[in-house]
Amino acid sequence: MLLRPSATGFPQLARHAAPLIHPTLRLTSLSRSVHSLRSANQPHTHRLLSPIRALGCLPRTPFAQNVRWISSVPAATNTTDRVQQLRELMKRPDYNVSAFVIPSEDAHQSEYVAECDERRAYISGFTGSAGLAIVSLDSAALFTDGRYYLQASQQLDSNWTLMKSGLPNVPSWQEYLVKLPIISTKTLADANNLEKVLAKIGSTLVPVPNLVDRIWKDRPSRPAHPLRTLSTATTGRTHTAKIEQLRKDLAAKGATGGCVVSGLDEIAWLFNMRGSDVHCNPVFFAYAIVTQDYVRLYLQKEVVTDEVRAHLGSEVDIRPYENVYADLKGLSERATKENQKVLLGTRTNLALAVALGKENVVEARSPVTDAKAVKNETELEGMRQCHLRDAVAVVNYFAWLENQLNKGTRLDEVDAADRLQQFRSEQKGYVGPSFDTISSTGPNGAIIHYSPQKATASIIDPKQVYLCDSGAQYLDGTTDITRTMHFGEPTVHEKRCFTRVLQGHIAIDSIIFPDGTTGYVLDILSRRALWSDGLDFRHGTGHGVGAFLNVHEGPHGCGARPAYNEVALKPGMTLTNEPGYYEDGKFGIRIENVLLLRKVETKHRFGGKEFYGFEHITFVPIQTKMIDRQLLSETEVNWINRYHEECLEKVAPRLEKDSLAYNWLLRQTAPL
Ligand SMILES: [Mn+2]
Repeated sequence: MLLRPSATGFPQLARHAAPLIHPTLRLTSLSRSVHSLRSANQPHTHRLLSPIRALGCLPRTPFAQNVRWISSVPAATNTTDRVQQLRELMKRPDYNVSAFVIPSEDAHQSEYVAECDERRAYISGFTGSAGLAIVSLDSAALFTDGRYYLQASQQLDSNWTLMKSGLPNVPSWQEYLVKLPIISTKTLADANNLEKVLAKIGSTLVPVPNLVDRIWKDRPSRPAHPLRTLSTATTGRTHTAKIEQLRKDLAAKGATGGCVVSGLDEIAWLFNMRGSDVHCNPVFFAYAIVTQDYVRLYLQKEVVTDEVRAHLGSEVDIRPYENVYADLKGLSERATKENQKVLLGTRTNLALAVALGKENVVEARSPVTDAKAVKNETELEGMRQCHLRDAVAVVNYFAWLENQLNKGTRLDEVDAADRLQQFRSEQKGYVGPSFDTISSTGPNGAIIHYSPQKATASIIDPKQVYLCDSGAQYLDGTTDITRTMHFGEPTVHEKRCFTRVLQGHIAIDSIIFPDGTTGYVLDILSRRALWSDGLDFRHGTGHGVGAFLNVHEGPHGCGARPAYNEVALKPGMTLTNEPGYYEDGKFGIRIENVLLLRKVETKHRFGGKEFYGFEHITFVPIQTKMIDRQLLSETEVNWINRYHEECLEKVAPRLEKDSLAYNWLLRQTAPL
């Protein structure tokens, strides 16, 4: 499963917003009226105290429950009434805004959001995972990246202009806003940056509540599903030990006043609990405040059970979810009185910063995110084990699929994805999918984040390339794998493209690098072979993967986003290796394994540095039928043969001898 685009798309978001905060702010041009500015400033600040109102956002999943993603021919939503109602609100004297920004994320900066937080999809009709909408009094623009140009052009109606981020002459959303020239934004860092630009044109930012919520009819309620408590046998570390470490990290960063944790996966990791409030992400709605003398966890009342209380123990003070903003007042007063700073993670929402008082805040990458990214031995072993079981399911799936297609069975992309999920559900510890399966035949494979819907899914054509990107949540880890297969005869061009992608995959898998190296530096390895043929792909090479947590996990990653150059790769981290190539209207190719970072022994150690390498933990054959042997070096051929030996050694003993899957595995792992 891919993360965000690399070289293209939202460069500003990558640089500034990644570390940010949340709510929707508005900018009122001074040229309008100083009076309205002043009157707007004060009365609206308190509205930020509501986290829900304070956002502007949207989704990765569509807002209708029965619509789970993109279709091959997604219908445009008629947004005329919605956009009109929003403009009416914007014009009201108490708001008086000329432009309103609706980003994708929720108050916790989640990548995946609950339906009640899918504001950008609601207002625009565009359901892709990445994008940002701007509605002004006379225009509406939707910014998205290369993965979504096609989908957005199909889903937006005539009220909207599609802004293809990453293409030449397409302004960033900030540039677009500044020219409007009245603005709003979504995060604190955005706000800080925009304020500087706006000052030059005599404008300023003013926070307002989330106006989309006010026009959203039948908005779903916030989910509050039961929590699962995890033992140390699964997590490798008690929540008490994690909190003690966090206190040390905070002290080291000068955050003597403590910190507010708002990332849902950070909270799930810190307290060793999991939920199911967000599609595919085992998280639950919560905030936490950790200081040197107390720990407060803010939970929706429905989820607080005796089991949860017993798990958390007497040191964790459980409080109502809604109360966090009110409690920040006390934290703020103490920080002011005792001259302390409270750490807010760079991905915290802006409303939290405003509630605390910006003067009391030290903004830094969350120490919880950093600690979570480096897995302990228990978590690493869990990741290995769940990937072996996952490989059994995926091998069973491809064996079944090939057999069905050979028999001439008509299967659509959804039938296939459902069968894959069924194979996974037979595996021990299976919880659910880690993202919506991308099961795509032929041209659908070129829609990078395609995921089929039953009504519009294509029949899998054995004469075309089939791409399947899928993953699961297990109690001991999270998986993410992509394989590209052809069930007939691939063309010379398809084979050449596949082989170039494979060479990039091998280059990443094989690299040994010194301590301090970032994923930004390694990214070129996955593109070198493609570049030699004048080819490329519009997404990053890899992302961190949670341990029974979100399939996309930071702070590190591999790609051309500047943020990836800020975090060095460390032993214990996870990283996907997923180069690809996509030809619009024809096919898509991607080969993805999950890697663990490990220390390696080298002959020398230049500069006294440690050297690191990768251990792949995904063991499903890479289709040799798609390989153009002539393009490969002997080293690359050896890599493939060795990889297939590993697949056979590790997976075959888990399959019934002479079964369909066993025989498929034997055939697919035959040496090149
Ligand atoms: Mn992935």
